[in-house]
Amino acid sequence: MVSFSGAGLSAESGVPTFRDAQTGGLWAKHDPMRLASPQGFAEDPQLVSEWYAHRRRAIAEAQPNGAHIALARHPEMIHVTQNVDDLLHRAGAKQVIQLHGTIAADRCHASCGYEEAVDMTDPPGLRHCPDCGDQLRPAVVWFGEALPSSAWTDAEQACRDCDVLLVIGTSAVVYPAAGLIGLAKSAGAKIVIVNTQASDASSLADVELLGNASEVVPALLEEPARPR
Ligand code: BV8
Ligand code: ZN
Repeated sequence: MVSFSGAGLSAESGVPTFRDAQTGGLWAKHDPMRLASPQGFAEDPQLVSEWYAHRRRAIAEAQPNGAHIALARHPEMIHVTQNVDDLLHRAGAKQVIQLHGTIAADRCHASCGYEEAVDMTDPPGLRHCPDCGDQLRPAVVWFGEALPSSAWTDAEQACRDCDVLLVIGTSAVVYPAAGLIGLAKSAGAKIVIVNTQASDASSLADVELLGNASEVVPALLEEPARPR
């Protein structure tokens, strides 16, 4: 079994998803599609830097929920995630593939290869790459940027090989990530969806379980109590 997750996996931990990051006061007037793009960063690097600092502090405050913990209890499972938070890692998950990078680090915008972890409780502001002098930016994949090739290759392989793809908390609208669900299906996997509502992946589901991830995922994955 392989898990494929989106922002709904972390929603109950209080990590704002793209949409509710907008309803949450201060940032409501900004478009996340613009902020999470090279164009947005070029236009106003300070604003983008403040948006990530806000999200980093929120993630530092958040705790892994029951779904992260249940997934982490299966070290044999590969966890493909669109999420940039570190909650699966903090829950102890071993095999995590982050298709859209990580908010827990900054990297060189000129792709010289420089990358450094950031203190999410006290996030840094704008600064320059010590190796090449270009700007540092969050080590996430912005809209219009290519996904990390090694993560993509590993995720494709995992989704091709799995018997069951457990799709958790994603609206399945962002590509090429969402394409992995169809790829798993065409390779013969059963598709089990956990979401609070229908999504673009619903038509591919063999089983669709509507409910909160922190309740449904543990119920699905916990070993049934052995009959005495
Ligand atoms: C690329 C990191 C090419 C940044 C993110 C037109 C048509 C089709 C595609 C495109 C198009 N125009 C452009 C594109 C491509 C574009 C794309 O797909 N756009 C979409 C929006 C149309 N994709 C890209 O740009 C990708 N790159 O294509 O590059 C290329 C190739 C070669 C060389 C150069 C370039 C890059 C995409 C990555 C973008 N980065 N994140 C950051 O976070 O700061 S994506 C970001 O938004 C998240 O990672 C997430 O994946 C996505 C959606 O966010 P959310 O809405 O918050 O989350 P989600 O969708 O998962 O929805 C939440 C779900 O959870 C819901 O279903 C809800 O019901 C459910 N839920 C809520 N609570 C719970 C729950 N479920 C269970 N329990 C609960 N409690
Ligand atoms: Zn550099």
